[in-house]
Amino acid sequence: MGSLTTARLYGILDLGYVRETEALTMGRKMLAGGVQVLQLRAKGRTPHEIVPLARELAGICRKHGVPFILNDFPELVPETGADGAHVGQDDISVAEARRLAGDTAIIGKSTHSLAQAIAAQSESPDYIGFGPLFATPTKPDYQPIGTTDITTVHRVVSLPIFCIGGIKHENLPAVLSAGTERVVIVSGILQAADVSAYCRDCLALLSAP
Ligand code: TZP
Ligand code: MG
Repeated sequence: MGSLTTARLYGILDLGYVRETEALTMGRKMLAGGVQVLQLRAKGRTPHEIVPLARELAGICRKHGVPFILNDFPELVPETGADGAHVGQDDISVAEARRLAGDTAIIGKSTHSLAQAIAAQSESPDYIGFGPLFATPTKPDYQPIGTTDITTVHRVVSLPIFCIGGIKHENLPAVLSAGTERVVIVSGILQAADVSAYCRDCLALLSAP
């Protein structure tokens, strides 16, 4: 399996943007484009609805050597074959998520400020999300935090940090200049005319020396 510590492009398959019937096709396009972590985000769906899709995505991701993460639902990690789960600030703790998901599961945690990122470090997640940097319809109720704390968060938090929120191919150079090493992109990828090419183009920017 690819490693989180080298991953730079994390794609989220958010069923707010993709019809369930198109989800596998979309997942395949994202993987063909080279996403290095794939998350299924299925807000408002029941475990019953999520499990069959998650199992299929887990299988496809495994073939590509890409970690597959469930948003929420750490308890579904063992039965779906996912590699881990992602929890938010209002969800259960990282320790509890790991207990449910299994010892070897990858557990990620959302943070929405420098203070939350520092606090998250003491929970020892495998990575954190940091954002939203910019206003985004994918997470509409959150105050954007901008790019000013990116350098500091990388200095004081020694975990893989994935910046998230309103990041697109067109603003990626600016986000990288602000000190970002890794990003999560949702709508930019899912609404691209050519999803795989979009991922490849983002990766090219992320991998540039
Ligand atoms: N957490 C913080 S911002 C965000 C999440 C899940 C959504 C990011 O989506 P997009 O479409 O890339 O702005
Ligand atoms: Mg959550």
